Amino acid sequence: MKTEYSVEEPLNREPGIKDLVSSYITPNDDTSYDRNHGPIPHLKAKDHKVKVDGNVKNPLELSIEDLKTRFPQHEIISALQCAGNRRHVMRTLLKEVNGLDWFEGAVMNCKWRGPKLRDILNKAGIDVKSAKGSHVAFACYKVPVQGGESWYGGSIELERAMRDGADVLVALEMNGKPLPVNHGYPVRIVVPGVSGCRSVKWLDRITVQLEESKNVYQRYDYKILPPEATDKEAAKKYWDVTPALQDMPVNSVIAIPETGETVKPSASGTIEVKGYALPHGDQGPVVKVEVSTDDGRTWKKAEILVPKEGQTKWAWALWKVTVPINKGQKRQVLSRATDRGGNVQTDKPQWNLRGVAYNGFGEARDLSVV
Ligand SMILES: Nc1nc2c(c(=O)[nH]1)N[C@H]1C(S)=C(S)[C@@H](COP(=O)(O)O)O[C@H]1N2
Ligand SMILES: [Mo]
Repeated sequence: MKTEYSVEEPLNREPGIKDLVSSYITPNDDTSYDRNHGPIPHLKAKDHKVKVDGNVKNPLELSIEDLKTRFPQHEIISALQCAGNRRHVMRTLLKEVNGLDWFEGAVMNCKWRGPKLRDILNKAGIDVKSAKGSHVAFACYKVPVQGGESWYGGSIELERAMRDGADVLVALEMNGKPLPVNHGYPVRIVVPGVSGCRSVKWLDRITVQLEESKNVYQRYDYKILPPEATDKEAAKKYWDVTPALQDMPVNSVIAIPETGETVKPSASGTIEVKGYALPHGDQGPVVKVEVSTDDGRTWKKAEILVPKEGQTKWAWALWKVTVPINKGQKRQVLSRATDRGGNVQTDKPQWNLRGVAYNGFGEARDLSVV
């Protein structure tokens, strides 16, 4: 199916979870989720320029051709995940939250290619006394966003942008093809391990600055507010003092079976369980996934499927396991992931008003086992 991308209203959609986990590399079609705060601009690569300015010695204006030919090209496999992924689970299990009702498909695992942000910043020459507290801001001024702001933007720590191996890309390609229009053609940022909101699409400005992006999505959204921020009014005093979300937490999701399904175990009383798992920030790859069919009393280790592309620290892990399950109604299967850094998924994380970064155990609830 082909989605029509000339939309006035922001396009926000996710694939079915079974489709999503059917391939290690998420294809450039409807299997990859869409998250937009405004309409999707249709840009011409030959006219497009990315300005590099702010605290730099030599401001640059780069065409797509420049980005392709004047810098080494780098390719990574990285998951890109919306901070709101699994929000539905948080609102169902913990308490109502504000935000789009994402299920568990607001993530894609793709091959991204383009120059490294670091090489571009080195060419421009960073001009700050200390990287501490400084940020690199990304912006798209092409289309207004909801709520009246005329641009979309976000920023990451300058230190992260320059860190060896952080792999922040100014991506021109997704899975060996030019970026699709909906995913940011002709150029987007990809910040591996970080909430998708910083991976600005239709990028036209990179600014080295002494403070965070002033964009509303950096300052007044995409933060894990403390539980005392119980509603919009109460949240007001917390926005300025709560750090912007960057690293996403270790996570796992069960795709097969899905909540509410009727499942029929094999003659020996087992079912096959499959899903995906994600590491915390740059602490990947995921090294272990365990599954429980007795509400967390005992766990069985799942097999992590080794992709032909090789596992990378930024990628998701697909996994499967055969587990015994008792017959009955309202049965549940749980999953928990551990990454290379030793981060383990917890049972239930703390509630937050915007329902971001939910990483409670993966779960398939309300199963009828017949
Ligand atoms: N210009 C622009 N970039 C953007 C956004 C946007 O609305 N406008 N949404 C962000 C958010 S919140 C996410 S999760 C990712 C989604 O990327 P995708 O639509 O390619 O899946 O893009 C980010 N970059
Ligand atoms: Mo997002």
